[in-house]
Amino acid sequence: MAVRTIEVRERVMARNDELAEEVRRRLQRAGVPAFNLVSSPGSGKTLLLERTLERLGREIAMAVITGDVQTQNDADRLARHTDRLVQAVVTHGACHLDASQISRALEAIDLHATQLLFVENVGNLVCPANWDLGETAKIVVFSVTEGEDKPLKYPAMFRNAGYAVLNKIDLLPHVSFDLDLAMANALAINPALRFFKTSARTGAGLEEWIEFLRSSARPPAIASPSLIPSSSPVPPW
Ligand SMILES: Nc1nc2c(ncn2[C@@H]2O[C@H](COP(=O)(O)OP(=O)(O)OP(=O)(O)O)[C@@H](O)[C@H]2O)c(=O)[nH]1
Ligand SMILES: [Mg+2]
Repeated sequence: MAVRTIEVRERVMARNDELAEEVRRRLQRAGVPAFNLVSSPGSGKTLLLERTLERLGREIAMAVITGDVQTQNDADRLARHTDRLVQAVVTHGACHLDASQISRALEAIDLHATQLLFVENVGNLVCPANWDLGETAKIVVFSVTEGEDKPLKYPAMFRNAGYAVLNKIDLLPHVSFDLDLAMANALAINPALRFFKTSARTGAGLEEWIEFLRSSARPPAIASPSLIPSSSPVPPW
């Protein structure tokens, strides 16, 4: 019985990986980078995305898919900051998003009119670590109230992430949290991690985050020559 359970799980993971590859190819064809935000519950993923939409929403066409075990609260919060559709996925108990949910959510997103895609995963530092969604990179959000040892206790999440956002730095004067030790612990698991230090609450440190997103986003589509009015100035090339 136990052996059979493992086989089923492996098959489910293998199917997920196939679907994730399809999602990845679809995003690559459209040239749209996708960032999968993962963290323990309450680290600040949604508030960081709210700030991001506020600051970059007029400049860069961003789409968001949010995953929650129950409620579409996060999607509602984010929808207040953008005219674009925010795709809510309610997992009804599952502790992570999977690639089939992303694939379905993408049906409602016009990728040709999108320069950057965010996925806010279910708040959980364990389950989402090994589920490939076809993203360009996982970004682990890690707040200063969680303890410096979290990268050591939950290594898969930090190993599989390309970036780490150390959030809630406004609380540093009030909590005992050694930022250097937390970063050293994360680097011991994944020496290639790139860090951002932010307060989604006060806005501190957001410039570097925003600049990173600006440089990652697909450039805006260039209008086809037939759409350029004949009165337009002749380009210099
Ligand atoms: N002081 C402070 N509070 C923050 C910061 N970022 C988020 N919060 C607060 O932390 C709480 C959780 O923030 P959310 O953005 O909902 O966190 P989340 O990671 O999206 O949570 P889940 O989706 O439930 O996993 C809220 O009360 C936020 O206002 C921050 O940088 N500083
Ligand atoms: Mg959230």
